[in-house]
Amino acid sequence: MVQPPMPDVPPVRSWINGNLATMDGAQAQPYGALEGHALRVRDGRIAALVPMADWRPEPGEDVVDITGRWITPGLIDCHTHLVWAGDRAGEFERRLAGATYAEIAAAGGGIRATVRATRAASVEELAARAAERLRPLLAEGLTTVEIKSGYGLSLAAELAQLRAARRVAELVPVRVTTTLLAAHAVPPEYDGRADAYIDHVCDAILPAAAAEGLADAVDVFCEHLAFSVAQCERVFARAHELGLPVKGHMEQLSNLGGSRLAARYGALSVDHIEYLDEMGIAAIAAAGTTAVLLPGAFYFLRETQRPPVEGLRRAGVPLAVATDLNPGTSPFASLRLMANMACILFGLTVEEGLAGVTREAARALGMTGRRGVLAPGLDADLAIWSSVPHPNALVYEPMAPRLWQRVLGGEIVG
Ligand code: DI6
Ligand code: FE
Repeated sequence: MVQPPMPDVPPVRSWINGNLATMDGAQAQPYGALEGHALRVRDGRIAALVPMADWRPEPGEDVVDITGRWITPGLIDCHTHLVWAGDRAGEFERRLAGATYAEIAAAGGGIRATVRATRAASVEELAARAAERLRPLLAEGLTTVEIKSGYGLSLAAELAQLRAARRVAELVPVRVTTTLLAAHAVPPEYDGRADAYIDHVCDAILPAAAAEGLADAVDVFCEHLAFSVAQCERVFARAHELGLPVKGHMEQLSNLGGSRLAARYGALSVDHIEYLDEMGIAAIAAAGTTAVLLPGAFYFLRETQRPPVEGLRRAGVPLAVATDLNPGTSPFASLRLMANMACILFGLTVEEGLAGVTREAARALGMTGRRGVLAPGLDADLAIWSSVPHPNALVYEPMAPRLWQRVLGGEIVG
């Protein structure tokens, strides 16, 4: 097969006559807006944001005139379960006919159904399907995606899922960060022996994933139908020993106090948190942990308990928004739709919604200072929009204002 030539990335390039929604809190305007600016990129990083009146081309510089278009940071999805095989549309029909998520899980459906299909698929197959699923997100300006395992639940299958996640970045132009979620559900081999499975996670799966550099972080599902706070703590302690940051699916369906545990381990994020209480808020605020809101799962499960957004704001907890893209509880491949839903369902402002899928999503991945805002020194990951009068339109009308150009490390990739 003839390979296409490698794209030619000039060392210096400016996008001129732009409006920049920097999303940088250091800027005075809402959305960190800088209108009438050029954005200069050098060697894959943002080099400068220059008012057009002061901008002069450098010798040999490549120039793209974007004639008043808006640039935002590339979108970041900080919570997905993108790698899976199989299909759960029938389960959706059963739920609509009255079965609950927990009943379906207890009958061997739910996560376990996806585990059976995922174990049977090859790494290449899993990666190809995941890359395909990512397309709508790329088309709306995504540049970084977090991908979790958790549908393998054995040493071999968890590592295969992580390898597939890494492989996605070779199939499509996107940055991937991986999370080991071996403590997602008790696999059938360990039925009724959750503690023995946690032993296996701590003794075998975690060290193997760490040794191969396959996991950038470690996640758990802390819930009655998954793992207890004590079991999650064992996973976090092992992750700490191995030098891996932790995060958790916490207080999604009930309040077990998983967020306080996460705070004690300096977690990057606690995710879902519909049932988070005041003590949990105080703990994560003190720990500098980001709250990740997942309105897709809330909507799809017809939850009624809303995350305590007002209390989180008061405590100064950063709010990220993500898709939770998965076959069971959030089959939605649109981060902009999630930002819109976070506004409508959870009461975020539009600016908080957009910050949630850029700056705060970067924070949730421990990437503050590297990605998520437009500022000198950060990765030149950009989304440039066609005919958007104002960045609020990206959240207001999630399907309509189109991406004009996607830029990854200074390279035009879409
Ligand atoms: N919480 C969720 O909403 C997903 N995982 C989790 O820990 C559900 C995953 C699935 O049903 O396949
Ligand atoms: Fe999730």
